[in-house]
Order: sequence, then structure tokens, then C-alpha cells
Amino acid sequence: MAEEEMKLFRSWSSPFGMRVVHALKIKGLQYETILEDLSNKSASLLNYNPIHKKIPVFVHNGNPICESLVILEYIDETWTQSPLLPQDPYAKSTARFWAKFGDDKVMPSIWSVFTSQGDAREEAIVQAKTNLEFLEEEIKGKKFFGGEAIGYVDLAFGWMANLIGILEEIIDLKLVDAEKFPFLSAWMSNFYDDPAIKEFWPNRDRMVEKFKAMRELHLNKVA
Ligand SMILES: N[C@@H](CCC(=O)N[C@@H](CS)C(=O)NCC(=O)O)C(=O)O
Repeated sequence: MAEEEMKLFRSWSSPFGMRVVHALKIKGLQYETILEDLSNKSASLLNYNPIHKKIPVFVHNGNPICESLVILEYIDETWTQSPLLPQDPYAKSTARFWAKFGDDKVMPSIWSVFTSQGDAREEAIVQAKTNLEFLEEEIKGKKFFGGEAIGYVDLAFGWMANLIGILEEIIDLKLVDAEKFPFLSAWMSNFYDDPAIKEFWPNRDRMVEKFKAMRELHLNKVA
């Protein structure tokens, strides 16, 4: 087989980029990383993702693939070892459903807790906890969303394992407490500490600094 050329455009902190890093590690693939400065995007990134102008972009033999969940599916279909998605169509559609729920509902609701104050924050907490309860039900009795091994849904929710604790620390509020969400809490630790996952987490202090600044910016904008 001809030599494969793989490049991953990402940023040091992006949870979306991290999904792809983790998938490539699980598949055992070698690739080149291009770390973007998102305040000064490279011409290559803009050329490969002219519509959204976002990372991550995965480039395989010159073909760009955009959107982290789409990239995970591409990787899984191209390299079939250590499958991320189940084969069964119903199980596969369920996995896609949860990943989409994560991006459409869970992530925005947690972000809203992080970036609001007063009554708005109280409302956001109720919404976020409702979403977390659905996840708690889904992960109940399983080590990973994918079963015994990390799969597509685990990678889609991977940001939680890293970011929730950081956001909680910044706003001094426990969202995923082990008593109310025992299975989700256990999943967060299992995922965070998994050997295929652990080595790539961005520096925690730098993340705290970055997210503190993002919160300030957001609060000043709406004030
Ligand atoms: N839905 C996209 C979201 C990617 C995304 O939001 N990337 C952010 C970094 S975390 C980005 O590139 N932002 C640059 C910008 O918006 O200008 C995905 O799943 O890949």
C-alpha cells in the first residue's frame, strides 16, 4: 500500500481536536500535528475548512475532512481495527444520537451554567442537570458508553472528563457530584485515566487560565 499521509490541524486546548487525537491513538495511526493559533489562522486551515474556518481538520492523502464527529466516522471506516462504532445499524444510530445530544444539548447547557449569573444561572443548572441525568441513565452499569472498550460516544463526551472539573473549580460549583451521578462520575475517571487517553490531556493550569479568561470575556460582553 502506498504511504499514507495524515495531518491533523488542531489547537492545544480544543476538546473537539482531542476527540480526533484519541481516535488516532486508539487506531494506532501515525500522523503530523499542526497546532493552530486560532487568533491567527493559517492559510492552510482556511483553505481546508473555508466554510466553518474551525479546527479540527483531518487531512488524509490531501483530502480534508472537517467536523470532529464526521472525522471520527471517517477514521473508523478507513481503519477498521479497534472499532469505534458498532456494526449493527440500530446500535450505530443510537451511538450517533448520543453524540449529537452531547453537542446539541449537554455542551451548551454546561457552557450556559459556566457563563451565566443569578437567576439565569439557576435555570441553566436545572437544564444541565436534566441532561446529565439522561447520561447517567445511559452509562449505568457500563464501564464505557461503548461497553468494555472506549468507542465513538466516549470520544464524543471525552471533553466532560477533562473540562467539567476545570469549569467546576472556576465557578466553585459541583455539577457532576459522585452521589447524584455515580456512574457518570466513574465513567469520567475511567475515561480520563485510560492509557490511550491520558497522555494527551492539555496542561490543567493553562486550561484553568484560558477558561477563566473566556468566562470573563463572556460576562463582560453580556453585562
Ligand atoms: N462542531 C465542530 C466544532 C469545532 C470548534 O468549535 N472548534 C473551535 C475550537 S474549540 C474553533 O476552531 N474555533 C475557531 C473559530 O470559531 O474561529 C467540531 O465538532 O469539529
